[in-house]
Amino acid sequence: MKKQLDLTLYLVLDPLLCGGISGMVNTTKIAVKNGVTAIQLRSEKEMAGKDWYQAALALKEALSDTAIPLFINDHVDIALAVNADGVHIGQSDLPADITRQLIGKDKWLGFSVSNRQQLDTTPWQLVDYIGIGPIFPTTTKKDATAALGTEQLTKLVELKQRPAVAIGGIDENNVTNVIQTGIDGIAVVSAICGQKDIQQATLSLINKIKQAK
Ligand code: TZP
Ligand code: MG
Repeated sequence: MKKQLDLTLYLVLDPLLCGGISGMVNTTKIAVKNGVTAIQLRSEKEMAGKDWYQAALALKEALSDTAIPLFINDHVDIALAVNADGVHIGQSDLPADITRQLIGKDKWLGFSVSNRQQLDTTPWQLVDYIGIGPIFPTTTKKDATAALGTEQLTKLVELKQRPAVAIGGIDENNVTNVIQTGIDGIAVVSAICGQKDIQQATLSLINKIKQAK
């Protein structure tokens, strides 16, 4: 059964920031109990296929008796290998039509957009949601383009044809402004991954999202 797509609070796990596989599994379990609605495995650093596979398998297992979908960043083969719920691709990855052919209709497909031109050329009929960012400066993604800010984000939100999640430098101090643009949800790495108190970090974000909606 296809898990529901809810972008309200989307946690992107990076093994380096999240303490490897055990740190990611631990973070996932706490975050999911406290309101995270989607999980993605992403690695900023090159990672061997076998490490991708082991990490993805561990997260799939951690989410097995929950309603929370697991997305794999870039790697269609890993998503298929562990039967993840979806794949997230960017502008330089495997094209969306090929990705869709490989994953079929039963997996979600997310697509990254960083500016107006990319939004205008988004293959809407192929993708289930878009990620828009970076909204603010971030050190998590080394090749991130210039921060959009919330004014630009508001314009892109008006033009989108699928649900969208905002990403990049979002934390408990700016989440309210981001949600007020009308976006469906936010995606974070460092605002949860590597935080001393994962439960408190998650609750703080989810409460602010609920208040702002
Ligand atoms: N795409 C755009 S910004 C970003 C990604 C994957 C990194 C977001 O990380 P953080 O720590 O939430 O700023
Ligand atoms: Mg990518």
